[in-house]
Amino acid sequence: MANSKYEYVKDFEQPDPLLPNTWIVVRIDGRGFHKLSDFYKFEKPNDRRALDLMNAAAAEVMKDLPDLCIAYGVSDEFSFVFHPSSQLFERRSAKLVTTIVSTFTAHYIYLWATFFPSNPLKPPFLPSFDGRAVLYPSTRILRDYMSWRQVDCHINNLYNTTFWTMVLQGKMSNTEAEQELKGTVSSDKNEILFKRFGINYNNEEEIYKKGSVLYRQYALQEPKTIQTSTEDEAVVPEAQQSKTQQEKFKKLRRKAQVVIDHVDIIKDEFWERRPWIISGKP
Ligand code: DGT
Ligand code: MG
Ligand code: MG
Ligand code: MG
Ligand code: MG
Repeated sequence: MANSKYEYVKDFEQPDPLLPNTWIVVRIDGRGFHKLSDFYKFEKPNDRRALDLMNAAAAEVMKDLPDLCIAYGVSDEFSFVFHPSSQLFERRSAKLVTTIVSTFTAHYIYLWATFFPSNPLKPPFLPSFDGRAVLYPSTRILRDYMSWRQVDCHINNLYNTTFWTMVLQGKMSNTEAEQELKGTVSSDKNEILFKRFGINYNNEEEIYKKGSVLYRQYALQEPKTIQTSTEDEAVVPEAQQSKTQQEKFKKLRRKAQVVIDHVDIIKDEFWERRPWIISGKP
């Protein structure tokens, strides 16, 4: 087709490729979920249906995008991790972020009625999500990022569990509970829960304490203990892998089962037992 005199406008588009051979984390977060969770009467502090819905939507995103190697979710947020070898959309930032956000949102809305059969979605409280891409230049830093999110989950959950127990079971006002919790450390909150309400925080559900981690499990793969290196020379850029190898890996990833787990991802054990997450080699 002949160029039109309008073609020059294409030059205004800015390229936005992300650095090669670097971990890409796309973190999405629910917009205005404080109000949304009130409107649909989410249970406090944790609504199991809401978390299961987040996880179900995230699993669909993982299935749709085989270049994702792991995802971690808590509250109204999810972090999706692309392997450093990924060449998806030539690593263009806006394409990666908008694809994740819209695919996730589409599934979240599609699946809503399954998890909330008696609370139909109603404008203006329609779920939407924002998203951003952050690069992590080493496996160590990627793991520290994941640990940061899981520690955040624990701190918030311990606070919220204590606060809502004081309010709902202890019949305190929100302000009274907030005042009493000001300046307390973890052990104080554990003690309030145990001494006053007979609740052992350790017995709370893992999904609330640890958040949710999604990854691929391969049919023939027994969890095995292999020392994985957190050094980065192990990561071969996809461009340097052979075409057939790339295709083979992609096919295996696509066929793999996506599992939803509620386990510690801070310690080495999780990663050592599932070396394919970091290596990218199923
Ligand atoms: P944002 O992200 O700046 O648009 O604002 P929000 O309101 O989404 O705030 P954010 O993301 O910092 O906090 C998440 C909110 O979602 C928080 O107010 C509690 C609410 N939320 C998330 N999961 C649950 C749940 O399981 N139960 C209840 N009751 N609330 C939840
Ligand atoms: Mg936010
Ligand atoms: Mg939010
Ligand atoms: Mg949030
Ligand atoms: Mg198009």
